[in-house]
Amino acid sequence: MIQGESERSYVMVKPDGVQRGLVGEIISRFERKGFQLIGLKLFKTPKELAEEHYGELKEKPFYGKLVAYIISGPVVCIALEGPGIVASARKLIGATNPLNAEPGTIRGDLGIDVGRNVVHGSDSPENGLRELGLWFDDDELIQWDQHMTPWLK
Ligand code: 3AN
Repeated sequence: MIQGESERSYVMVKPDGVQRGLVGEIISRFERKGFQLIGLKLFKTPKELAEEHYGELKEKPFYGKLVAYIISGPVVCIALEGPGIVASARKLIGATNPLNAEPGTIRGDLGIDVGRNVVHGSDSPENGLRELGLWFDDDELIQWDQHMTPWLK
């Protein structure tokens, strides 16, 4: 029996992660943990979408560079569902600066640069829903029950 209320999170392999061939590795960590995939696509980000996604950081000195980086190459958009997924995904991802991220986390194992930190994960359940709405159309999110669907008959 899985405990807790289900949440949704928007996780994204950023352009550096795609360029470095880390897509499978990153998706695999969430799959192995047990979270359910409900959406997945390779995507070239329009500038307006990157600006909206990072709207809260508009006043930061690195905002322009951040937007330029996110649109510099394809990203992989990942929609995940599961109980407590938002906080748990943040733990799997690790601290914003990969140099401070614990070994065993994605950023701790795979990055060294705060401006190229491989992966994004929503920071609250509210932002999870907001970001999924920005990056996915409704019909791109698949409702299915991983635990009830027999995969071998
Ligand atoms: P997180 O992605 O861990 O939630 P935020 O929301 O503070 O961290 O930052 C969003 C993104 O902005 C980060 N993933 C990173 O790409 C970029 N960023 C954050 N701090 C810096 C910084 N000092 N210099 C360059 N880029 C940064």
